[in-house]
Amino acid sequence: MTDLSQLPQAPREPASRVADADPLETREWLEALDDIVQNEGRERATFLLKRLLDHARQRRVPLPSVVNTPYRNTISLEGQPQFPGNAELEARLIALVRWNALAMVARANREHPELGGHIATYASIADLFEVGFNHFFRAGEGNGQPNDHGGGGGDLVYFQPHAATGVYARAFLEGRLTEKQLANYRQETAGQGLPSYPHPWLMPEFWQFACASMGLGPINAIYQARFMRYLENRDILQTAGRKVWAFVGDGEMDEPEALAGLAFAAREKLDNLIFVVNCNLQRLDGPVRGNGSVIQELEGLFAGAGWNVIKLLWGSDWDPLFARDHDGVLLERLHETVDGEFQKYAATDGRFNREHFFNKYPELQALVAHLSDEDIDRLRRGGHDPVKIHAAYHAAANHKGQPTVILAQTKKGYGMGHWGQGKMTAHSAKKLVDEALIAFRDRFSLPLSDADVCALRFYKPDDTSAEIKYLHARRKALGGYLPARPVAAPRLPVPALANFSKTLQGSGGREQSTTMVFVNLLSQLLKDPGIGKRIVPIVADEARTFGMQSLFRQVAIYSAVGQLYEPEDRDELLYYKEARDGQILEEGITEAGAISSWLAAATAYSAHGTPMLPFYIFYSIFGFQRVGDLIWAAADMRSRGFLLGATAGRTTLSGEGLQHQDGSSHLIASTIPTCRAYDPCFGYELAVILQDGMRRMLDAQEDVFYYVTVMNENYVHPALPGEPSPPPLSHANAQERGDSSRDASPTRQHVIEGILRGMYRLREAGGAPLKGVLKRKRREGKGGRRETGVQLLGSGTILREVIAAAEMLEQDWNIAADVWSVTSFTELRRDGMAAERRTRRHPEAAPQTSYVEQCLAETRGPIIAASDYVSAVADLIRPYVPRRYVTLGTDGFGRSDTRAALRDFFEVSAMHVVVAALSALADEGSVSRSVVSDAMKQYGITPGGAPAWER
Ligand SMILES: Cc1ncc(C[n+]2csc(CCOP(=O)(O)OP(=O)(O)O)c2C)c(N)n1
Repeated sequence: MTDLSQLPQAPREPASRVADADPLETREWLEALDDIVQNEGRERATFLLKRLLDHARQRRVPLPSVVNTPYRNTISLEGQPQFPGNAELEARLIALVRWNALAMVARANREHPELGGHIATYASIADLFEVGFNHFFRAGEGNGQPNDHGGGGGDLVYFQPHAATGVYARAFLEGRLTEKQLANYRQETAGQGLPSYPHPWLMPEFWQFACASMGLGPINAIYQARFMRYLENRDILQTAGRKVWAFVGDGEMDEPEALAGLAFAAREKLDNLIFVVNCNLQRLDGPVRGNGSVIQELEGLFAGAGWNVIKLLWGSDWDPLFARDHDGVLLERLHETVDGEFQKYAATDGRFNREHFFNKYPELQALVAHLSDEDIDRLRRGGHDPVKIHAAYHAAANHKGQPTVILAQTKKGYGMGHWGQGKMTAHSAKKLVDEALIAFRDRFSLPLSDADVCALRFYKPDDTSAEIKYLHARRKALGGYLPARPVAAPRLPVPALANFSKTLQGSGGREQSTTMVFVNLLSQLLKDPGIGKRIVPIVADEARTFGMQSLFRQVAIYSAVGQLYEPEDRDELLYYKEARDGQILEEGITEAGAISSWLAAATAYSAHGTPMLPFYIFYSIFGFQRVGDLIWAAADMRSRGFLLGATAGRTTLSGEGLQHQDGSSHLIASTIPTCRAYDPCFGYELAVILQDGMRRMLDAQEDVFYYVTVMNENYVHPALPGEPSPPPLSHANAQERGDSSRDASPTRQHVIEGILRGMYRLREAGGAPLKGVLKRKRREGKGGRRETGVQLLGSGTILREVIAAAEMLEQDWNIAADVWSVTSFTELRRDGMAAERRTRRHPEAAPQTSYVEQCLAETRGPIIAASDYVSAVADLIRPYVPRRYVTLGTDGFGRSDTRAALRDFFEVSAMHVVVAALSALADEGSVSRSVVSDAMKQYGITPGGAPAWER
């Protein structure tokens, strides 16, 4: 057995036993302070201490850290409010929830050991959840139930994901989940099952937030709380009185995202936010801080960031011990005990605890002399005592001006006896032997027979029982049941496509980037009477990069305190304006924070019953690659909104080099089922995509979100084919009203459909060149066979290389080339997969053809595709391309150079498209191989050299 006295000292507060050179003098100082507190009050004492500290600093006296407090409860016994609940009934209810949660996991794993699950996490957090359910978590309109609490809407609770079992078990007692659902825990595919973790995609009417990926819950909760303030300050929704509760693991607090928003939350004075850190001192493999103290460390971090910290460490039965701890020996012993030891004490019995913890000092031994070993065994940690939990929650809920964190000390696997409690392997325990189950039954006085226990029967008392009546009464008093997620939100009127006619008519010979087109569209949308107010522009310190500074003045940057300074550029027309009702969320350099804001806005339709339309624009490389997991979580949570990957593509952000050049975001985007990803080249394509996206998300209420890449390359944008030229002045009013009678042209409709489905023919072979689209000198034709043809596919800015390639093929080599604008390889693939599956599953019916095949079947020649992304993006549609298919992409590391040089380097420039087309034609014998060599010579392309992905 470990000799605990040999273990290293914990880095807690210096022990009170540090040698005191002059105890009499010390006592005088302390008594003087007591006098002040008693006669002049605490505020005066604080003032004096502050002056004393300032003075000491001036005299260069080394000061102790002030962010840590002693290892005991922050709330004193005197400061503790009366517990308002029926302690006995609540204890019975908690025991039932504990049992059903445990039985769910154990039952699933008895039948199918591969299913997995967790018992120990919920066992540690059960009391923390239950006190919330019985006394604090308010439900309301935002959670699908009417609310009579005045604040409007309910609280938002981020449950610790691995404790989801307890939330299911409670919902079972509430009659909101059936026994069959519990029995199908982690067995979802046949229906009526329950997902492993909180998941709005899989349980859309139940779970509000997906947070199984550690660290995302805490950061999301912070930005959610701030978003509620934003809604309030912009006069969109009353959120006063509502709280955001985030239940977080102590191990989880090591995730960078969990810590990322702490200072921000304090700066924003989010007193609507409460973190409860379940400090069971263990994570999956072992202790969180075996050789130290996670609670003291977290206290320092949170307090340093500006939070109100409440330590909830010891249960009520410790109060008399602390009261008699006059010489501080108990506190000293707690301070010198490291978390690894506390874990050991959790895993052992009262006798062991007495021997190794209390008997270390004679004074301490005497302090517990009146307690039996069983009494010592029953000494509870703060997070297991509803009275103390209630006191902490009460203080947190009423605290003003700061967010609060409650550091609740618990035991992992609480109540699982020596089969689980405090065990190193507790996290993964999912089966218990009968003896352990019976011990659990006895420990929590469950009204179950041995046979019921061994059969892992779920238990729900009769609806007329005192417990169930109490449970419903408590929830009724708090406004309804939680968690609950409303599935429908009010529809918003989306402007018709005709409203964007200015964009649809092209740039009129002016060179523009798609980013500029986007900013113009956004600026227009912000003025829209129907949805303008609902738009949430979000940036992470790149607004100027994207030419959005005009919006600073137009709609202002949100700031809870307005603008406390005169901005340096106040004399300028477009000055840096901050306002309490500002619309732009300027998040600074935190992509994780910005996407969390986006997520809060993108789910406001369900969390608040208030649809919002966020547009988060960012360097595309810092999207899916940097915060991909948060985007995945946003999809889980049925987000609706736009992500704009700007300066997108590997070659458009030429000079910035490797770590800014994105060649993969579209590939990652294609893996997210609800993400509609588009890579448009022309302004009209962008307008069509945005308008249809708004229609689908705000009007049709589809749970999809959009990823649209926009570039910083300037070029001329043609008009939407079939779009009439600008109407005479007298028609302008009709246009502004969104009159869609002008949408009738069949070509126009055909192109719009193609843009949305993923591709359309932009130019037929031999067709007129797209004037001004690419400035390239015409060459003399070499004379070839015009009946030979190819199909060229291009997306994003590389479409312009493809257009140029088509012209070169025709003029230089006499090869006919059709040009297809591919706006979305992802959408094309989805359509292809669906067609293939339909055919497979309906063997008797006529085979379905994919849209790609429909487009290309009647054409001739090999098919060449090029994009500014890795070739795997264009390869997404390979199974549906009916003939020889060659894909060109920007595989490899990026680097700094001019766009033209980069496109040659990655072999996606017009010349490389021409050579690829000729080579494919040579393969099928349509041209001779010497033509390919001639072309290479003509364009200066050498055969040697390593490919870009090896350089
Ligand atoms: C990002 C991420 N990494 C790893 C995991 C796997 N995981 C699930 S629970 C867990 C341990 C959690 O420990 P802690 O946060 O202390 O919670 P406890 O279960 O101890 O209450 C780990 C590593 C995960 N879910 N998410």
